[in-house]
Amino acid sequence: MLRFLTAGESHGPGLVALLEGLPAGVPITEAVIREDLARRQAGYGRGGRMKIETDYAVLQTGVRHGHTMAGAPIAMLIENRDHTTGNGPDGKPWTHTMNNEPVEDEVTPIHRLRPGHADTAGINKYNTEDARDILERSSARESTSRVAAGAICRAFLREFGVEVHSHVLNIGGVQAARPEVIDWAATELSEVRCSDPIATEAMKQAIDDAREAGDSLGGVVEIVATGLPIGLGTHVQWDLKLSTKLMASVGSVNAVKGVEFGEGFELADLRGSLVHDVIKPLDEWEKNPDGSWVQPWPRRSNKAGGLEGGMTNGEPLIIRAVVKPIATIINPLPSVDLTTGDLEQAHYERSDITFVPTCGVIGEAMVMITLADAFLEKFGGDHIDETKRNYKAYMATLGPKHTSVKA
Ligand code: EPS
Repeated sequence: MLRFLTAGESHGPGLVALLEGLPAGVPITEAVIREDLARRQAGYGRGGRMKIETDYAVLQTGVRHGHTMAGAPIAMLIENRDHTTGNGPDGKPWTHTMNNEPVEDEVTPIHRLRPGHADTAGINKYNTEDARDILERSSARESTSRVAAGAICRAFLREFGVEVHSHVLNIGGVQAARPEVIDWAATELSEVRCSDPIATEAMKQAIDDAREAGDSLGGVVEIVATGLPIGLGTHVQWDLKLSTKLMASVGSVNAVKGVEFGEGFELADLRGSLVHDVIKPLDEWEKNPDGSWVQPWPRRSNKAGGLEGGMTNGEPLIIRAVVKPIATIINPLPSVDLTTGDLEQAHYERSDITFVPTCGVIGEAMVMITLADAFLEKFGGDHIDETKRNYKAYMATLGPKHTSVKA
């Protein structure tokens, strides 16, 4: 079982990611993790904070000479540069505002609750009079740790030919065309991580307009995983289904309000005969040069998004997430003071206009962590070579049950 935890506050000294359960021998370097961390920081519509940070995960434990070590948990530390270089409320340094020792000079508490943020439930639940106690941890800054752990899982999944990408389909109502085949390299070059160049420009304009209006924007991201074997996950128990786990992990990303697989909510309007993905007969299956199947049981379509009965079916996994607009708005909504209950404007602190492009990268990380766990559940292994042997042996069993027609 893969276990994963994060720790850290947005303006504290740093963020922590802890990942345990990968087999030994997975190739990993800080430079590889940095690639995903840089992707997370990019995106048109991000605020001033991203100019301050250059997120870099220092591997503290669990990796030796470029490979995961036998059984050792992997701990990573990512510095918050803003903590030591920037100033918080009242112009005081963050080292003061976020000091873990008692401070003599009082820090002005945040009393004006932001609708849409964790502030209101949090101050009640945790009995605090300073919403900073809530917002520091609920900040999307935490997603940095997720992406660092996800990058390690990407390295593991690549050993099995699994690739995970994401792209933006909608920002603020600007809808991108979704081509059948997505040019992932071109998508990475789009400032909003969108594969449609016309929509990219319209999305940037929408972001500029929202900034001008002092507002924020949400949207839709899609995450696609290819190269997955048939049979990850299980149908036997509600909490063990891969669909359950993916919904939970993608749904846990800050600001996500909905998750769908494949054609998702659009399937509601169609008859079954138009929905289910017809299986190709054996004479249409393709073989690799070594005689193995490229993909056993291939389909004519992929409306299910690669999942049936809580298991992968061998088609690409397609997951979409709806991201609500950021709750911190330049022109704040009316709100209420947490001490008096009086009408006030919500608190505003430097923020992004949108972080939809970033959400795709975070979603990838959550999908990769979940898929790596599903791989280990299915194939086990204490060293990557053992996991690979088990994987290969399983793949050789797939195909029509009459052995004479197996690859
Ligand atoms: C965030 C507010 C902004 C964002 C932050 C999420 O931070 P700050 O308050 O320091 O300007 O930039 O996201 C990140 C720091 C990040 O690394 O993604 C919020 O309120 O959730």
